[in-house]
Amino acid sequence: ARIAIIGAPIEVGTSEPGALMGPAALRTAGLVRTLADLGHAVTDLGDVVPDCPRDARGLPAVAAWTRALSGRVEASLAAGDLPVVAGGDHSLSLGSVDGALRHCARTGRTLTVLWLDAHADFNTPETSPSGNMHGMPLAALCGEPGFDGLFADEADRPRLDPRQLHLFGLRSIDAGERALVTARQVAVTDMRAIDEFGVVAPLRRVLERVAAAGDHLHVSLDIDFLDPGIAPGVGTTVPGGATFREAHLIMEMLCDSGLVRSLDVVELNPFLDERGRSARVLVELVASLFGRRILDRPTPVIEAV
Ligand code: DIR
Ligand code: MN
Ligand code: MN
Ligand code: MN
Repeated sequence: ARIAIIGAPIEVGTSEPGALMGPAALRTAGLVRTLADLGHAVTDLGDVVPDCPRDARGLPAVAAWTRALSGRVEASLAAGDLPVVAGGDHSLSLGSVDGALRHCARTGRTLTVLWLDAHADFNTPETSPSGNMHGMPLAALCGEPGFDGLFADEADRPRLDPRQLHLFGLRSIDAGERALVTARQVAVTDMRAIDEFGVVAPLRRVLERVAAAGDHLHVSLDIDFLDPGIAPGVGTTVPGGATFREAHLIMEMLCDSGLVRSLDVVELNPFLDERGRSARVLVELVASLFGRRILDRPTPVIEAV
C-alpha cells in the first residue's frame, strides 16, 4: 500500500503534557524508515498545523485540530493512500475518523472502527469526570449532544454508527459512559473476554463482519491498550493490558485480513517514556500491521466445522 504519515502533535485533549512530542518520538523510533523497508511507498506529510493560536485551549482548539486532520485524512484516502496518523492524544481521532467517515460517504461505503484502548472514550462533557477531550471522541463522533462547533458543517456531517464501533481491550470505564455504551449497543471485547477467549476468536469475528459487509476498517491504537509493563510512556496507564504477544498477533491478523484502510497511533507521551521503549514498541507493532512477519506465510486458519 501507499502509506501517508500524518503527524498530529496535539495534547490539548489531556491534562498530562508531553503527547505533543509523540510524532517526533515515533519518527525517531523509525516509523517512516521501518515501513519503507517493508517495501511500502511511504510519504511523510509532516505535522498538521491547526488554524488556531498556539496557546488555544478547550473546544475551539480541538475543533481546529479536528477540521485540519479530517481534511488531511480525507484527502489522503481520496488519493488512494492509507493514512497513518501519529499522535498526539486521542482527541485527534475526532479528525481522523471524521475524515474517514466523509470519504466513506462519498464512496458509498460504511465505516467500521476498531478501538484498541483500555478506555471507552465515550464520555460527553456531561458525563466526563475529568473534562479531558481524549476521553470523549467516540461520543462526539457518534453524535451525542454537547459538542457544538467541533466538526465542519455539523448538520450534514456523516456520523459514526455506534453499532459499527468495536471497543477492544476495555478495562476502565466511567459510570456515565458505561450507561451510554450500553444504550448505544456498542460492541465490546473487554479484558475479561480476552482472558477467557484470547484475542483471536473475538477479533476474527470483527474481521469477518467487516469483510462480509465490504466496510472501510479504521483502526485506532491507543498505547494504553498495551500493558504498562511493556509500554509505560502514556499519561493514563491501566494495569492488566494486552501483552506484547497478544498485541503483535492482533496486528498480524489485521495485516492478513487486508482490510485496514486507515490507522491512528495515539497517546504516546515520550516525556513519561523510558528511553524510547514505548515508541519502539509502537513502531514494531505498526510494522507487524504492515507486513513484517517471522515466516513468509499467513496465519494458519483453523476451519470451523
Ligand atoms: C477517563 C480517562 N475515562 C476520562 N480516559 C482516557 O478522562 O474520560 N482515555 N484516559 O484515553
Ligand atoms: Mn483512548
Ligand atoms: Mn486510553
Ligand atoms: Mn487516553
